[in-house]
Amino acid sequence: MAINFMTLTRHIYEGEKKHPGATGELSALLHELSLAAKVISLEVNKAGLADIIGFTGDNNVHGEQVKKLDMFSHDMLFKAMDHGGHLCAMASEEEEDIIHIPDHHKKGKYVLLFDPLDGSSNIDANVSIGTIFSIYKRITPNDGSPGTLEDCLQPGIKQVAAGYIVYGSSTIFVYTAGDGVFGFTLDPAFGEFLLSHDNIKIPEKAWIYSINEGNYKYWKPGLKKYIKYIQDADNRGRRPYSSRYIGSMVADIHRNMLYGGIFIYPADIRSPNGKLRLMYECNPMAFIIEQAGGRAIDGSKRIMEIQPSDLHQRVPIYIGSKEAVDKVEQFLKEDLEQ
Ligand code: P6P
Repeated sequence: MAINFMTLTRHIYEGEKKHPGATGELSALLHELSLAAKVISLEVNKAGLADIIGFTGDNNVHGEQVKKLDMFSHDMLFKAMDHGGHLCAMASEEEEDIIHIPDHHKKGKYVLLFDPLDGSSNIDANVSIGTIFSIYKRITPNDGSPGTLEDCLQPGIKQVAAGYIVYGSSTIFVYTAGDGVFGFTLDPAFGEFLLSHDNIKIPEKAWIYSINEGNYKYWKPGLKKYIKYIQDADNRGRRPYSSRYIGSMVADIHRNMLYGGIFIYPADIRSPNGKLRLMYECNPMAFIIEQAGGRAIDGSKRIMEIQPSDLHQRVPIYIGSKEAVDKVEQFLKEDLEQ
């Protein structure tokens, strides 16, 4: 049910008024992102159409087969964002290097990093998937010059805004600009995102854990002990956690943020840095979860304090309800001390 019929556009611009020095550029950026989200949502919800579902036959920079919707979403975001004059550079999971703003377009003071369609292996199964974005202010001079890799490789604590769009039973646009987390549900009848989740706070206690248990034998001992601990109700005087794993980070974390839970993609003996990407998956989700009162660590330190070294670097991630992240951190620490 829409709350006070507050649209995303109005919420963004009202948020801008809280920042006297705001120029409106960030507001315009977020609004342009919401337009791209509507177009991607339209295509994602046409699932089953032969002309858009399936593989392009190409591989992306990570050697992963690229689904047409991946590239459509990537192209849609680029086309929506390249001419607004607010960005000096972009970066995408689908491109090896940073993406320059075309010469004939004005360069602005922000950079945008995004995963255009996360969870794409689920597309053909009609499982929820999502777009994730992260926005920083450039650190090189804001003189109209092209942005650089340095502008894109900033620690997550420097993000000015972050968000995701989850394409599921409905399309929800969730964002933070540092003053809380807000969710907007797309009303397809008239194409507006309406405020449906006002100032989201993640329950401090978790009831759900999300991890790919198929990798159990590769996990470190501390993680194995933690998972056994949360599966044993006697340890905590209440029912064991429920296991919920969609295999789509955005959908898993969105559900856990609303219900209380922890999402884990750990380092293991096969993947020493885990699987998920720091710059356009873990950092934006960490910003959102921290703004909602939760925590996000790589096993020992805050995700958002990691100094990036590569646009596509992977990090382990333990993210969700504070109580749960505190507890897994303790098990991992004890493991290291043995
Ligand atoms: P696994 C989807 O491909 C993704 O990048 C995330 O959205 C998801 O959480 C993870 O990978 C699932 O990975 O190895 O469990 O299939």
